[in-house]
Amino acid sequence: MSTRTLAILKPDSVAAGKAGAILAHLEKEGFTVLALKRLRLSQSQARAFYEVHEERPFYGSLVEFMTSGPVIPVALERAGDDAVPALRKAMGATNPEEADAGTIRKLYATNIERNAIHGSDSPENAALELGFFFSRAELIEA
Ligand code: FUP
Repeated sequence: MSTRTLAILKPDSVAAGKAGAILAHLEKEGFTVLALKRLRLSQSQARAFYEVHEERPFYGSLVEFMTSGPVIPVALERAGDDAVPALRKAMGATNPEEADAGTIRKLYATNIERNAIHGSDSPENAALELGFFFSRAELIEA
């Protein structure tokens, strides 16, 4: 069996030309890129995506950052039952200063906000977030 999760290459890593390096890193970690697209989030899309953080002090700044340039949502698949935790491990801690050596955020993030990549934090959220960016037809294995 295999499982799926959603990553977003954030405006900082896309603008820095690190999208290819991060995708290569994910492939080395055993992920297959099932689908991807490049788009600029609108204010209302970014606000909706981060709705759970609405009451947090960093919400406004986070929405501003996530709409500041193009992002690349990526639907990822991995053999086994642990795509979600495997992506979180490959990403490293939210704050790159606390991220383990060799993780994507340690390698490519600038700070806790400009932290290169998003990854779903549970299988339930992975399903919701995959559906936020990709249609069912786009997620059918070619
Ligand atoms: P993560 O799941 O690791 O992306 O982290 P969270 O869900 O806790 O936070 C979502 C995003 O909010 C982070 F990627 C960056 C931003 N954030 C801040 O800007 N400041 C903070 O103190 C915490 C999170």
